[in-house]
Amino acid sequence: SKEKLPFITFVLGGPGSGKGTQCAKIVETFGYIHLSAGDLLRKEIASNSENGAMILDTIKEGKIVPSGITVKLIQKEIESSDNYKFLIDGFPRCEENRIAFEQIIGMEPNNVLFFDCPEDEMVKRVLSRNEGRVDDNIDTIKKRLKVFSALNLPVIKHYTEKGKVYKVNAVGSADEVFEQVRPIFTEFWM
Ligand code: UP5
Ligand code: MG
Repeated sequence: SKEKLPFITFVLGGPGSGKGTQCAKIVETFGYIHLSAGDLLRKEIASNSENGAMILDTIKEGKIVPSGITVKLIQKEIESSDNYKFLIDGFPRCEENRIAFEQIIGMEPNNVLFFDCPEDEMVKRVLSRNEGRVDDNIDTIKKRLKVFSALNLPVIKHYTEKGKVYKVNAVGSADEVFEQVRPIFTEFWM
């Protein structure tokens, strides 16, 4: 059984805002487990699971995979970990995701990190990534940006009203951005 309740930070921001890059730095500095919802879904596709084809189609369209699938993948990772500090990157993407998480996991996040980035900068970063992601093309990026504004910003608004959001300016080098992130995490552990 677990000795400590989970301490959960949701890491949000548009496509290419630097969530994954900053999570790697937080892991190095503060000893968290990094759970990227997108990476968990891409692993499902690669493992030929029963939902793989549907998940692939959804990601190609920049749409949101049904909450039950994503929450179960996250839950499995939390329950099988010895650590208790988690960064959940790129989730929840809509109010329905958020409500499903809070019901199934039975808790709200302790806090939320929001990487605020202009759209032109996000497009530039995603297009120059070159890792062969099926959604890193201009058509899908435009769809991802629309879904982000319409469905993810309301989640950020919800948690802002609860006083849980730490907003970070995502422009600048990865190291410069991390110098805004570091004091936030230092504060959590003081
Ligand atoms: N880079 C990073 N920081 C930089 C900086 N400060 N200056 C210059 N360059 C910087 O960074 C993107 C690129 O920019 C990289 O090349 C990096 O080196 C460079 P990254 O850290 O990867 O940004 P990130 O915000 O993680 O971008 P990502 O593309 O992963 O964000 P998305 O939110 O679009 O992708 P995700 O993998 O979370 O989701 C993909 C799809 O999966 C979704 O569109 C959706 O279809 C599906 N999905 C769900 O359905 N449900 C979920 O819960 C999660 C995903
Ligand atoms: Mg990412």
